[in-house]
Amino acid sequence: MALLHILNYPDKRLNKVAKSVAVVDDRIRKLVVDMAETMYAAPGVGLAATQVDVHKRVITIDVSDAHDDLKVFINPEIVWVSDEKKDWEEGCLSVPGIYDFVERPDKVCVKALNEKGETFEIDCDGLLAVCIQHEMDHLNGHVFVEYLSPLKQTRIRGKMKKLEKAL
Ligand code: K1U
Ligand code: ZN
Repeated sequence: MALLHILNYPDKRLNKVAKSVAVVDDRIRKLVVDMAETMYAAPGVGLAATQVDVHKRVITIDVSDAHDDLKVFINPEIVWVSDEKKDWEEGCLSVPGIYDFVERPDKVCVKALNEKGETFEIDCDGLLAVCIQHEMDHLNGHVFVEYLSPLKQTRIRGKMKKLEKAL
């Protein structure tokens, strides 16, 4: 197991579009283990491979209180979204200390491969629905602050510059 370095916004590598996983092999399974360890340690409820500078379509999520319900999504695809939308306060491990509201579909159905390479479908609502959409944005090179006003984005970039200097 290994803790991976999480890229900070506005690092350009966060804007790369991740490639599909051709075969779910031991290298991908090792990536999943390391991503899960990194996500739990952060702590966070989700992590996309893009955030650890690996540009493959892999996501880990655990929204359980006991941190005992790890969900792995490889090559995730949204197959259905609800018409109803909801505002949810989001955070991001790549934008530490910044939380703001984003409107997204309230419910989604996602198809993906698990770490055994088997296809599954899952109906998501609540935080799981928000988190899977947030993580799929990462795989497509997008960070949640892009949904915020230009003024807020400028302020966040300023805060991140200060944070980088302090490190
Ligand atoms: O993608 C990420 O950076 C992870 C992000 C996921 C997320 C959270 C909330 C709404 C949308 C997406 C996080 O995990 S931020 C940290 C966080 O939410 C949290 C941290 C500790 C305990 C509980 C939640
Ligand atoms: Zn994020």
